[in-house]
Amino acid sequence: MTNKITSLTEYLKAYQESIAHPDDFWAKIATTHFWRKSWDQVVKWRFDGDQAPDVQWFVNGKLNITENIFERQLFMRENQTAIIWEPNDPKEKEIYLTYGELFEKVNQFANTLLKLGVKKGDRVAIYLPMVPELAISMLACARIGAIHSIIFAGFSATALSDRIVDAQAKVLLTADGGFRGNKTIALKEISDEALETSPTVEQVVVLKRTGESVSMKEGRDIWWHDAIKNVSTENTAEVMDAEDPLFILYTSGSTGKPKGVVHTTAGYMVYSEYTFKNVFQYDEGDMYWCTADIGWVTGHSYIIYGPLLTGATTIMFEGIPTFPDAGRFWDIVDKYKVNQIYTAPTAIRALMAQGDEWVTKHDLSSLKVLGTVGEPINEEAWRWYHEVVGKGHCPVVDTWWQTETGGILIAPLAGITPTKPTMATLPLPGVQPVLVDQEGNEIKGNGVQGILCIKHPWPGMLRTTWGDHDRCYQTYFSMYKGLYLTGDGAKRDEEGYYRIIGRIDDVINVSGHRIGTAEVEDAINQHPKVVESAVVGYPHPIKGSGIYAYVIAEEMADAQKNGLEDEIRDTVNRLIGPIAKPDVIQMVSGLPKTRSGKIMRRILRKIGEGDATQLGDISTLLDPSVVEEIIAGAKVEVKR
Ligand code: 7RM
Repeated sequence: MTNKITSLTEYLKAYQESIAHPDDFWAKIATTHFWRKSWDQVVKWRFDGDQAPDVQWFVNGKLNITENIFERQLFMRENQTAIIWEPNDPKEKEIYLTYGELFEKVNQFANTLLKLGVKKGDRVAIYLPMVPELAISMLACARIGAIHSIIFAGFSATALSDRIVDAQAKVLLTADGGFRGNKTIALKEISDEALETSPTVEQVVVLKRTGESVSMKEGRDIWWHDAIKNVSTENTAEVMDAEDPLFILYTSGSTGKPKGVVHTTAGYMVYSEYTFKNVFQYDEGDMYWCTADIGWVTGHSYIIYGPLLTGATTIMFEGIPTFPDAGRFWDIVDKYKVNQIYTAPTAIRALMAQGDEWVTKHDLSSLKVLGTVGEPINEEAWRWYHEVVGKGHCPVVDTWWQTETGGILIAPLAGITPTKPTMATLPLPGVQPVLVDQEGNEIKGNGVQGILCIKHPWPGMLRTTWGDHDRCYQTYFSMYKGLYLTGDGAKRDEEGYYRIIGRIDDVINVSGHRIGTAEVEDAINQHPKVVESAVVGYPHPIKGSGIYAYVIAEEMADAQKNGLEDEIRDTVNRLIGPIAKPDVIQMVSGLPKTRSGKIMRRILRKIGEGDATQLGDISTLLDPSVVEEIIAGAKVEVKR
């Protein structure tokens, strides 16, 4: 396979080259793509000045990303499976789409969008469940040069409307409803509510999925099956500039409305393909499964673009890990003989709590690589994944990256980079991480800790935030001159390996000691009766900050009776030291998580500080009711 690193020596050499001669390095990789016109210059960039970021890759190159998925490889892959779709309900039939079939469906929907009046540069909002049409429509947008903005089909009407309005989308693609476990989500009803406050949407295309009855608005709404009827399956791709936007994806921070992260065509294409094949060490014929939803960046880059550009077979799963039971993931691995699985610590921890039986009763011998992303993975979960799921012979690739980075930045190459529990290990070729102190001074050498920044552009990085370039500058480039601020804290160990310790606002300063929330959680989670925990700092009269731990135990009642709190303190004492012992422990039945599985520590911090009057944007929260429960049970008095 072209551009695939196959040994540690090769990785080290590639890394050196990518730092010494970034232009030559990326040019060599990009020549394997299909260009309508080659570039004049590999990269032009500025990270400093208030216009930052000013970054262009493959300047003046012309191409279409879908020609790189289809035309570039079709002669050899026409009959190879591109996407396997596994339904929510295992009794429903799966769908196999070959590259040839997918190409026809993409072309047909591309022509449908053109018929609806969508033009190059227009924004198309996509609010669909995990069905093949989601993949088809995003690629159809790319085919005609429309910018897709996918909104996860679990967001509320307000969140949907906010995103449509910000992007000024002209068309909305949705479904009657979506299946998730034993629930259905009334997507059309939610869309109708959102559209009351989304004036730019002229047309809505509605896919029939659940069959529930919905109201269709005359002149605005059209059924998917009617829209594609008699539409041609042949289409010539729009020629795009390397820097034309490919998609917008909204991401929320701790303040303000969500930001529309903008990714452009050529750099994102080159980077998602290169990182996919190298991190997962994809081999011709492998079955690859990323369990994420396409509504998140992980799904964009590592269900769709990276794998399809590589010519992989990628599995798309409509459901959830625990439906119909906690063995579903392993059922799927067994059913399709999955070789690489890519999931999140939150799913690993949840499945770990269900007991090993669910895993061990399946044949998982096809597995070669175990990927993780989204949060720091605690040591216990890492070991369980490695030993129980991978039987000790599959490398765990802990991949660190962000919506803004477009692709993985720090991760082992599976089977090549020696791994260590909880470590994202080494930067990928072309990635230049630095650790800085609060003032932005670079902290050199190994065995150090600091704020993680990146000092040179990589092709997959964000170019701007939609409609507000200054916000992009303010958020990522204004803090430290000439550096991209990731917002994460990290340690670099004696060997130069990186360990991500969480968002910088998640570092607690206890009596002058900097303690990462992830480290304390890691220790708490080692207690056999603990399912999951979240740790935050709160104002403490003596220590500056105290440690407040929210803990989910296997048995709540048991926790109170049997002195679990003391045992937890002992565990932390033993694993980290007395300095990290939680001052306050609150037993909870759930944690406030985003719909992508990240713990929203910001909310817990506010509660710990005793002030729940301004919780900020909670539109991405999976289950807002846990917040109420936690406030009610708080160990401090909470102002509401
Ligand atoms: C891909 C994704 C980004 C934030 C990031 C980190 C955290 C992601 C890891 C991780 C520790 C990891 N995009 N994060 N991966 N922390 N180890 N392997 O998750 O935009 O939704 O989130 O997620 O804090 O800044 S994202």
